[in-house]
Amino acid sequence: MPQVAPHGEHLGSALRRVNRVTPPKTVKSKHKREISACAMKLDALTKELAVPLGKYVKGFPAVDRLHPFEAALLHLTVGADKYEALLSRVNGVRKKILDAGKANASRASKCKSPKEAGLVLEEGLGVLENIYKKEETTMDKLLYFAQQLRRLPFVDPKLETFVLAGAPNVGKSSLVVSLSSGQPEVCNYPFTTKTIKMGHFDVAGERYQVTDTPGLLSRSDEERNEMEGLTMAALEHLDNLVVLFVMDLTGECGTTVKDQLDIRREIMTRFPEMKAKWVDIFTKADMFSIKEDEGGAGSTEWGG
Ligand SMILES: Nc1nc2c(ncn2[C@@H]2O[C@H](COP(=O)(O)OP(=O)(O)OP(=O)(O)O)[C@@H](O)[C@H]2O)c(=O)[nH]1
Ligand SMILES: [Mg+2]
Repeated sequence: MPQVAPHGEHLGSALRRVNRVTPPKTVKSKHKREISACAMKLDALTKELAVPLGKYVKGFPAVDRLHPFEAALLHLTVGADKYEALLSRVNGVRKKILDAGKANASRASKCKSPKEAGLVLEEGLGVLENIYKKEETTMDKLLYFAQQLRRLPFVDPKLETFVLAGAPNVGKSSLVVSLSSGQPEVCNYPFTTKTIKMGHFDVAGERYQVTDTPGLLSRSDEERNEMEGLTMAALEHLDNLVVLFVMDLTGECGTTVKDQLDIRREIMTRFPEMKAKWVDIFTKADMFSIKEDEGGAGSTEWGG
């Protein structure tokens, strides 16, 4: 993923470099040297502006080259259509700069006098600057998209992935913290986890991925928020999955046990192939205390 220079910084540094262009010493005639310096300056600004744009267009991954999970995340975070449209706009700006820059550099090199070439230089630099200046919003968006894409989890499709799923606030992140290298935030409110992040753990020399997910509520896809969409994308598109379905039976998490069971049933029905690799986990057992003197095993009360 290429580093995107902020719009103003890029233009500023490009213009400073143009000022440093010196006329070629090999050309003996002072007159011709000055004319050729004008053309060189136009070439320099063209390159300074267009080359990084070309690197962005090539360096940002094409949607059809992404893993389906990454494509789904891209769609949910920045919108795949918007992403493709933006890259195509950046490419359009690059071409516009190349065309205008080349045309003006060629005009400058054909001038009969340094004064005439100077005027073409001034005009040409102005044209290039204007094309780029108008694209401040485009470049700001590109910078934002780059930041978003960098935050997407790196998924190794060859590794088995343990996905922690369940209602919000049931203790998924707490488990990820104790089981793996992942360091998600743990808080006593729903939707603390807002993104998908990968952690790793090793058992007997084998490496595994583990991912925390945002909580799911018992509701239809239309009603679900973007964070729940990320969890569904992980379940739908990651290969080689083991589902660790986390439930809080204390009723403290904010989702009733019935709703948690409904979510569990929904995932199992939607992804029946996952039944074979499914582990139910019950958290917050420490809040459960068994009163042996009042009915023995099976008689329970919620502890504090
Ligand atoms: N008593 C007790 N509290 C726990 C246990 N596991 C988690 N908690 C608490 O439950 C709250 C929620 O924990 P998280 O790990 O953030 O839950 P989550 O499922 O990741 O929540 P979201 O990211 O919002 O979906 C926090 O206050 C944790 O400290 C447990 O085993 N016992
Ligand atoms: Mg969490």
